[in-house]
Amino acid sequence: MENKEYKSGFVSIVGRPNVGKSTLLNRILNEKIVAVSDKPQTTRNTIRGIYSDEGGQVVFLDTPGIHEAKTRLNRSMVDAAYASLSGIDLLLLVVDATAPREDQFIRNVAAKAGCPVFLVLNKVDLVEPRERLLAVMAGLSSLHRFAEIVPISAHTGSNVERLLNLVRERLPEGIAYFPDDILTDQPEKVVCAELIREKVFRLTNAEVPYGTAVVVESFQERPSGVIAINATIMVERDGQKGIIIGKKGALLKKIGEQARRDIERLLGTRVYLELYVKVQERWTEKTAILRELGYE
Ligand SMILES: Nc1nc2c(ncn2[C@@H]2O[C@H](COP(=O)(O)OP(=O)(O)OP(=O)(O)O)[C@@H](O)[C@H]2O)c(=O)[nH]1
Ligand SMILES: [Mg+2]
Repeated sequence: MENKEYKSGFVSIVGRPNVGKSTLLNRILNEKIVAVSDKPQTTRNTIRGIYSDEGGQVVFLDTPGIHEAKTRLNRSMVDAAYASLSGIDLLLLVVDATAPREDQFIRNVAAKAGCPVFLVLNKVDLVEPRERLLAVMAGLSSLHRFAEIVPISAHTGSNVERLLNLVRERLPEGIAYFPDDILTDQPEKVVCAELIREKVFRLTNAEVPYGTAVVVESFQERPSGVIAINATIMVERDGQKGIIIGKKGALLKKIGEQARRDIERLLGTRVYLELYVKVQERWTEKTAILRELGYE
């Protein structure tokens, strides 16, 4: 019997904010491990998502969207995205197919990668008619010698399996870098904090999500099997604290309920989640706090 070679490697997912990088990672892993929202700059640090099967292992790096950074936190985010371009086997440069006019950006990022680049045109479910998509693909194809140009919808899952197959074909023969039964190398505590932060991003507006971070303070399995989690939502100002708590605690309750549901699905067990809100002035500019949060 022929033994097919085991392939493995590191694949970065890079692009502008809000193009659907994290949605793509969750879709590939078939599980929500990273935060997704309709607001730009949802992802704050590079998170590894690990896809394993008998044929090999792909270690995906979901990165923050590259943008004009102003605060210290945002600079760290963009630095993290650029840092993810080295030491990888393949780059997935993700572009929003509904707004693909960023020639210089695409050229620059593709040129910085020392590896083959796939141009991934996401959100094709929003592009009609098909001729328009073909025209967009043709327009972008001259920007770099892309190894592949792959139109997908991370949202519906359309063509994502084909993308995954193309990725795996490109990887070298190698070893498993991680155990084959884990989806990420992030501790469960950190994944849970991200799922809570995602709810803050989804349920608040204006500057509030950007001044928010979440820390899981304790994570304990009780004899009954229930996991008890205490987490603190950190904000920069009193006003933001009031907004997050909401009228008679209504918004904090909603954040907690939605986060608990996601965490229960991920952990496959019942969860008891308690949330606190704490003001920590100007934390987005403080190195020590950024380090503690894993953002620097
Ligand atoms: N219609 C449609 N929406 C999508 C698709 N992929 C992602 N989205 C939406 O686009 C928004 C941004 O998705 P994210 O996955 O958070 O984008 P991101 O690139 O990770 O963003 P940052 O982390 O901020 O850089 C969300 O509202 C998603 O639901 C898609 O294929 N089609
Ligand atoms: Mg993201």
